[in-house]
Amino acid sequence: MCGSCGCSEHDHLSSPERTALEVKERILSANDRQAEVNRQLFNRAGVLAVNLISSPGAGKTFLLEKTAEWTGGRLRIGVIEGDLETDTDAERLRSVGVPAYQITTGQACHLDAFMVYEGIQHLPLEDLDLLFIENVGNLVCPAGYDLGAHLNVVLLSTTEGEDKPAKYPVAFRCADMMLVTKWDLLPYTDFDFRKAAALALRVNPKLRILKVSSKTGEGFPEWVSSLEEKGSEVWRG
Ligand SMILES: Nc1nc2c(ncn2[C@@H]2O[C@H](COP(=O)(O)OP(=O)(O)OP(=O)(O)O)[C@@H](O)[C@H]2O)c(=O)[nH]1
Ligand SMILES: [Mg+2]
Repeated sequence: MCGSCGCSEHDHLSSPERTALEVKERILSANDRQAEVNRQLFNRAGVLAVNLISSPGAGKTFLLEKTAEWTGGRLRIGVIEGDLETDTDAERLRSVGVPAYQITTGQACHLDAFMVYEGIQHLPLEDLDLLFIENVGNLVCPAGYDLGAHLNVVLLSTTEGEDKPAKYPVAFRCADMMLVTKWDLLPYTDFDFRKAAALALRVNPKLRILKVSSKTGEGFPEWVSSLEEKGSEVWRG
């Protein structure tokens, strides 16, 4: 839990707590200004930026490895990775030929627009079509920070239960798309897709929902075409 994301907010604030809240509001508005700078950089470079949010282990990095495979030769992908510790995920991507920069956030449970700006400096933005930002595994705090991405994608895996959109609504409200990941594991779980979709759509009626398996490739044609569809708005300048 980090100090800046408001994890510890309460209804009845003491004076020091109120000061902390004011500081948080200032941080958020500075973040929004930086997010706008990032967005302009992405637009100028003609790069579609996609922010991935999920709970830990829902399959973000595997999705990126497979997306690189499915788009290989057609779309040039780069990745900014966010984790509290280790550069394991960036290393996984670099090992399959994807330029990746790891941000280790230490105590912070989300990426912010400043961290993404730092990541941009380490990637060949002008040579990319798609920039993925793999946020820190957390369904709560990352949703509060605009990073300047064109597309916010939330992942919900079949192994974590269909109730998550109701329990963590903000991540689903902020998203443009929900990927139901690990679809190949559905027969081994009690995951109720119809219920998950209904809960998610109640929170966000515009949410586009896709079922994907990075293991089998199911759903990847739809996932890749939705990236291309959104990308075409950015790529034509
Ligand atoms: N069967 C199956 N396993 C998957 C799938 N996607 C991910 N996994 C497995 O789930 C585990 C976590 O996957 P990651 O891609 O590392 O998850 P992540 O969201 O990047 O995790 P963090 O970065 O730690 O938050 C790994 O053991 C993956 O092999 C899938 O589609 N099917
Ligand atoms: Mg990961």
